Amino acid sequence: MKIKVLSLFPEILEAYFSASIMKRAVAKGLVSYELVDIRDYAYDRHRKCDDEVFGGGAGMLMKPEPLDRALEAAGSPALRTIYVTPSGRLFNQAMAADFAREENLVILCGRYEGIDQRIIDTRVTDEVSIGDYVLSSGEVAAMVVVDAVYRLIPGVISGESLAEESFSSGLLEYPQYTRPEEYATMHVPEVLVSGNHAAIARWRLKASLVKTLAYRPELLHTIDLSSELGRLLKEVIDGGGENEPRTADSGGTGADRPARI
Ligand code: 6GU
Repeated sequence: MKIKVLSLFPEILEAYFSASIMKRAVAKGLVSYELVDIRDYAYDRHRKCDDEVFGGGAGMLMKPEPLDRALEAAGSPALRTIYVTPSGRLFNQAMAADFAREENLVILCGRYEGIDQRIIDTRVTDEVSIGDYVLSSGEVAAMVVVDAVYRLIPGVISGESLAEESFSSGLLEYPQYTRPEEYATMHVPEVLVSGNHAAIARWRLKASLVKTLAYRPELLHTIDLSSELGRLLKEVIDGGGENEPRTADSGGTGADRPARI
């Protein structure tokens, strides 16, 4: 996949693309990237990219001409063009999977109060918000979108890791433990060291349900209560027996860790 990111501050993104798992994906040839400084497409010698809002109001807007020229050069809107903005559609794993199927992505980072609507109308294919809060920097949101997308490209991360993580199943991930088996008088749940793979799978699924019920109950609304998963959910709601993942208010799911001081 080739990713082009258009920004007034491309240096914010450079470190992200040249480190860690992204660095490896680029080295393997799975991802290539281009960081475009929108200012290089400004018309005047002051390289002005913003202006006041027609109709009044606080703040400055990004002007259409530099954006139009930069996006034209990047191949928009023939290529999928994502504008990251708090007034976009809420980003989620399904959107990430959809974007991951593209050969090319163009991502536009806004600054100031946003961009001229005519650019959205003619060059942008997807307006995406990463959550219900306001960031001062679209670059941070662009990194979030790129990170969620490129790791789904085959070969970047092992398929097994992808299959087990939160959201790929529609549930939050179950709690996990590593050595030592006893730490500061806390024990790893016995079933996880039992070697009984069926029992482990059942415990993990139930623990996922417990955690999802505590933190994100709205994710459970689509579960068919007459299915096997629905039956397990009912067991979780009615309270589990011994060796079962504990409910959020009785400890052990990570959903109830002590408040930080
Ligand atoms: Cl995509 N951009 C900015 N600036 N703030 C946001 C956002 C995006 N998504 C949520 N808040």
